[in-house]
Amino acid sequence: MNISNTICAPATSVGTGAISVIRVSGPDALAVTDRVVAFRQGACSSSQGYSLKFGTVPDVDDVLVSVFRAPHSYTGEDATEISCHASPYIVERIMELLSEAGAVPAESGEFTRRAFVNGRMDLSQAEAVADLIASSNEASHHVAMHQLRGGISTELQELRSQLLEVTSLMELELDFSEEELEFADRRQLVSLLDSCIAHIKRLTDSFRLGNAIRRGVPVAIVGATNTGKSTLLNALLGEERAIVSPVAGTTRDTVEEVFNIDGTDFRLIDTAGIRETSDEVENIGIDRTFEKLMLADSVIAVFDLDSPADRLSSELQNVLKRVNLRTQQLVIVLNKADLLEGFEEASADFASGTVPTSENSQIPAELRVNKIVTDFNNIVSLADNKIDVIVMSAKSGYNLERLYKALSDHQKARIADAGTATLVANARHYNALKAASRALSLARSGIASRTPTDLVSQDLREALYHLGTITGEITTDEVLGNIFSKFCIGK
Ligand SMILES: Nc1nc2c(ncn2[C@@H]2O[C@H](COP(=O)(O)OP(=O)(O)OP(=O)(O)O)[C@@H](O)[C@H]2O)c(=O)[nH]1
Ligand SMILES: [Mg+2]
Repeated sequence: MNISNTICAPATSVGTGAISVIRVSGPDALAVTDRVVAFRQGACSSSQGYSLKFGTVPDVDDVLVSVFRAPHSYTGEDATEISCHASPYIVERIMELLSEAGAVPAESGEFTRRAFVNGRMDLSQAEAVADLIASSNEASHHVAMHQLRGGISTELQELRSQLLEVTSLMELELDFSEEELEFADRRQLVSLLDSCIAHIKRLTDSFRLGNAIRRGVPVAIVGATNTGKSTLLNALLGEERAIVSPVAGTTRDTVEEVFNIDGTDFRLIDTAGIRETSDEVENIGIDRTFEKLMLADSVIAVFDLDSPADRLSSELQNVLKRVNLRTQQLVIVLNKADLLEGFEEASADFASGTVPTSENSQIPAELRVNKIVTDFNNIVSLADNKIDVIVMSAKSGYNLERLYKALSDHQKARIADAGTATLVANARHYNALKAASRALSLARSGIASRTPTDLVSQDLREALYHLGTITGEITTDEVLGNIFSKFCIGK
């Protein structure tokens, strides 16, 4: 990428709002702006940084121009921001005039790329800029802000200095022969490496939550065929997104939709119903169900209250076997409550959505559901009493609110638990941390098993390399191209 030229681009989306901003940055930014805008009081080139100037683009618009002088600008270069009226015509015309005056249209993310190249921010901070723009709720905003302010960078600095300590200890030892190497030194090295590995693990463990916040919490709806999973997805979304039919095996591939509860984004995944079948396509779908179940943060397991109790309890065991209650939330939905005799009266009596739980053993006697719910609660309380059991009707929407609340409460609690800790929310960072950790584990076992020091040093260098790719100390044009091409133009 050439950074010796001057670039320009609209920084606001055209056509909405009253004002548009056009950015100009590069060595000739001030002169180029002066060629396009007539100022009453002195040109940009003779103005100080951080000044605001009124001017006219002849026959086009009256504008306000903010002047920035290198290195005190977003890109670190001389720059201006031209605020004009938000007419697509005006913006296009000013862009044309800027091009005629010597600026070239910026590529996606080029302003931020220049900020990185000019040392205004490291790569993880540059990536945070894109996340900040995309953030749609308090949690994703918080994660992006933390990273932008150097959250990840600080963690990496700590890790690097610990690793440099290891390397310098090792280099000291290179001066000695193998036999002279003190046992105590090895122990110290191993324990230093252990603490680095633990530090990285803390960061990689946070990815599950970080990624959920950034991309939406993955919620898998699973269960036997025909239990009403697709009906439930549609009810949660409030639209007919998935095909519903009385035929078992209707959903054969996963269906995914994002929806929002109370400011939190969820990625809802409807899956193929689990059953024994010889249908090849359906079996592929069922394999995919298990995959989605494993990757989900919350699992909604749907059961048909209208099916025999022994079948229900074997289906429940099947689900409990596959959910990891330490890392995943499980919500059990006992669906089709509307089919039960006495539902109308009971649902009126229990309009508050009272569901029999261990604390609340008051069970509507009219419902056949009693026995099933009690059975479920017994099994569930053995496993983990944090599992929610909700009697529902996906068809009528009965108790849908409780399901929303269960999902949203769980997510809020996770965020509260994480507190102010740094969360890794970017897959590139996660993969680099994993690679660094693998190299450190090799170094650790090398030291423990008295492998020659130069081989161990090589593993350490590799770990440092991977950490360096996160902040961009080590990078390639290809990596940068990849990252910045996903930005919008003008950022
Ligand atoms: N009465 C009643 N019927 C329901 C309810 N939920 C779903 N159904 C019916 O159950 C049948 C199956 O519903 P689906 O939503 O297609 O079930 P599914 O679990 O997605 O089925 P597969 O994709 O085949 O695994 C349909 O006829 C739905 O109308 C409910 O709460 N009450
Ligand atoms: Mg379905």
